[in-house]
Amino acid sequence: MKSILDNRPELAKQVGDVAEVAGYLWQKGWAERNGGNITINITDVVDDEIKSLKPISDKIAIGRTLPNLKGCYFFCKGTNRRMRDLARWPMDNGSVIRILDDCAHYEIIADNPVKPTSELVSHLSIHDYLIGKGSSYKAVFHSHPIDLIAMTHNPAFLEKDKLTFLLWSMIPETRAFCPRGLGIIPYEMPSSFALADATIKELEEYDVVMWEKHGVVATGEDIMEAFDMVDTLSKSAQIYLTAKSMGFEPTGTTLEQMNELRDAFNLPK
Ligand code: 2HA
Ligand code: ZN
Repeated sequence: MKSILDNRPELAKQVGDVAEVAGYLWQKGWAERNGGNITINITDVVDDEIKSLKPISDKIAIGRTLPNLKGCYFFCKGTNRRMRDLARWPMDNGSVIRILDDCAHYEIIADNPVKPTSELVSHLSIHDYLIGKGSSYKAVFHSHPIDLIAMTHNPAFLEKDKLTFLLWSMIPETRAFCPRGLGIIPYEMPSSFALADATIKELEEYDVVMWEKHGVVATGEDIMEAFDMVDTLSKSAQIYLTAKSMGFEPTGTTLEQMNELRDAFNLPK
């Protein structure tokens, strides 16, 4: 069957990376049923032939106007589709969409009329925000990591930067590779505008944010980088809970040791 990926190695690589990460999310137990979603901004690798492709859907309302998305193209996981299926058959469980010139509607252009994720308004609002601030980040994903979600059920961990410092202190890698830490958003209805807006606010300070009692959202240059940050944070959460289940409170590295690392690696904060 013909695919938009045919003879387009750059686009095929990006969709292949999404499929690879979708497989990791499933294997890690972070993507039950249709849980989680991924969108990537592929505008940079879209050629004139793609730009002239006829839509294969009606025009669909985004729900809000996002002026920075004019002329943008995204690959999106489909709503109600399984992450484990996206891993094996990305073009049957996701689609390429084009944002229309009114910046309030989109249409699906390839390969199949798979309607994008239920969290599309959050994802597109994040992409709009990233473009607006001149960021080179192209990937956004949302997932349900068990350990990190469990931690948000403890009110003590919802305090600003409490989890960031705790997770940083579990292993130096987390301080080094998730240098902006973890933002926390109080519970909001999934798929809501309120959730989208709260997420954007936190992204001013963080690359990764937790939706209380729901999941994580991460942004990055590409999908691998975004995944690696959440994987690293989850590793820290695992170390914390392993120590706790052995019956003791882990001591963690000191603030001085974390700051030493920050200076040695030239990290922000
Ligand atoms: O896509 O995870 O938050 C399913 C979800 C919604
Ligand atoms: Zn979710």
